[in-house]
Amino acid sequence: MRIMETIILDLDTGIDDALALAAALANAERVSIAGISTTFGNVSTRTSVRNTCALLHHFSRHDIPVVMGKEGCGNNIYVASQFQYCIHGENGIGNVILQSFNDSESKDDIVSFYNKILAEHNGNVTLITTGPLTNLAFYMKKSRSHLFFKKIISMAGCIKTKGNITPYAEANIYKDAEAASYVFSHTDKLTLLPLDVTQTLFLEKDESLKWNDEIYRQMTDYYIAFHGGEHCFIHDPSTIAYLLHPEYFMTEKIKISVTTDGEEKGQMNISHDDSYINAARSCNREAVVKFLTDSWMRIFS
Ligand SMILES: [Ca+2]
Repeated sequence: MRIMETIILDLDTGIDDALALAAALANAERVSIAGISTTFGNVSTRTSVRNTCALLHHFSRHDIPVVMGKEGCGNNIYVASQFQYCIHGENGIGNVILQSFNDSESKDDIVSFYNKILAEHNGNVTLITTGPLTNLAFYMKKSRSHLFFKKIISMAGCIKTKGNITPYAEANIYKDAEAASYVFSHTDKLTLLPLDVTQTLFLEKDESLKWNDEIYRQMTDYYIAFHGGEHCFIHDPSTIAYLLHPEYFMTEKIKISVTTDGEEKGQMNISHDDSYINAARSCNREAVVKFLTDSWMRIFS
């Protein structure tokens, strides 16, 4: 019998986060989403709450609680840049208008939200992050619970590949380099899916054109247009592929320190001594893309 994976998603809900959510929901017989926390990056944390609740409404999944996470680094409230608007649209979901709905919003703070879910499942919970690691670092510093996530899977970083926000840094690391630095040196539960892997994974426009879900087709069209019109990267959804099919990925244990300021802010410096982060270095591209496109075809048909 296959094991049911209980997960919390930590999303900065732009278009590829929305595609990751759909991939998780499409595999409901193997994945149970216990909750979603929201962060900033593609959009502000507040917009991420709105988009996440609206998408859950779209799927009639008001049973999944959504919590508002940290709104920026320290006391600074993050505001999405013009560049982010170009990638994900002004509302983060390709300017597609979705009915807003906030019945799913939890009034908990992030620490109580995670602790409650961890206690309900006796720690048997995987955290999946597709934005900056701010909420996780905050939780690790503040929680007094003896329970912790069984696994953490994060789309973040670049190892040999050039960054996507500066030549040195991938956006999720850059936007809270201190959080990434803290997480990388305080847990051995984390598997990282860096740009080196996610930039080898493409969703072709021909594939998304087959979907019957108008909302997702329009959203994905917007994202594909930004990427040049033929296909888009599958960054965030790769986390769901790793959750259910880790055998499709080749990983290596490494130690990562993060440059936290200056021109090279967000750069990951890799060594192999005391290595405890599991980083994907390559994957079976065909198998990963097939798993995800089959998942989307199921949920969008
Ligand atoms: Ca994201």
